[in-house]
Amino acid sequence: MFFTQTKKLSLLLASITILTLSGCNNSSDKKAVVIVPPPAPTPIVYSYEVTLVNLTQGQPMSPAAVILHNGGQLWKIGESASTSLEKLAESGDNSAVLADTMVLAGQGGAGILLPGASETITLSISDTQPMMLSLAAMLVNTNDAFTGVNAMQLSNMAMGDKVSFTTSTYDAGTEQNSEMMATIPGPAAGGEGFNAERDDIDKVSMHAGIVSKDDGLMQSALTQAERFDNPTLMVTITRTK
Ligand SMILES: [Ca+2]
Ligand SMILES: [Ca+2]
Repeated sequence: MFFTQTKKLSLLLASITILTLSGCNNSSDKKAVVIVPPPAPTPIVYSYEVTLVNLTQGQPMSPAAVILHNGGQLWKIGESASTSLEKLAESGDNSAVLADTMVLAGQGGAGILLPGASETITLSISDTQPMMLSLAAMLVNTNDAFTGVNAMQLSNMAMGDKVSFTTSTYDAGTEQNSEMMATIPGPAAGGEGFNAERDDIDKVSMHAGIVSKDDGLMQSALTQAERFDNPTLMVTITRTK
């Protein structure tokens, strides 16, 4: 009987000892803290239909460059145009803009967009977040006028949303607005396109409009039909995915 009680007491003491040891907070018992990063966002497909309508009376537009990007801007008012934009605004060549390093997805227009004509361009991208949309097209019966959209945020557009607006016209500031036949590539003149020389103010600005020979600029290859005092392009963007 005594032996049994002693044995029970020994077992009880041993248990307390083990419990005490397991409750110790010495350094050898610390466990490494593992930080589990949050799961990476899963990319989804975003798709946008961009419909362009040329609102002008006599300004065909060059094939637009339409791009999706996360940073950067195609132009900044008051700052020098990039060479890519200079090429687009002087010659209508959209290839350099589409190849810009900030472009995550890009699509060019199918061809010249005539006055009154419309075109729908579709852009898709698989990404973890909606991004920005920019586009640019030259008014080809000018020296270096272009219209477009600059870094429009798409994050507020839910699936099926549609937004429509008109755009202003800008002067790339990279070619003097002489309106001379030799300097305008469009059908009204058939002159030179891109020239690396910058004989204008070398700053992007709102375009002051053309003068034309109808308003007394006798060297001008342009008439009142090529004026663009109003918005030049209607843009409708629809998120389809
Ligand atoms: Ca100019
Ligand atoms: Ca130039």
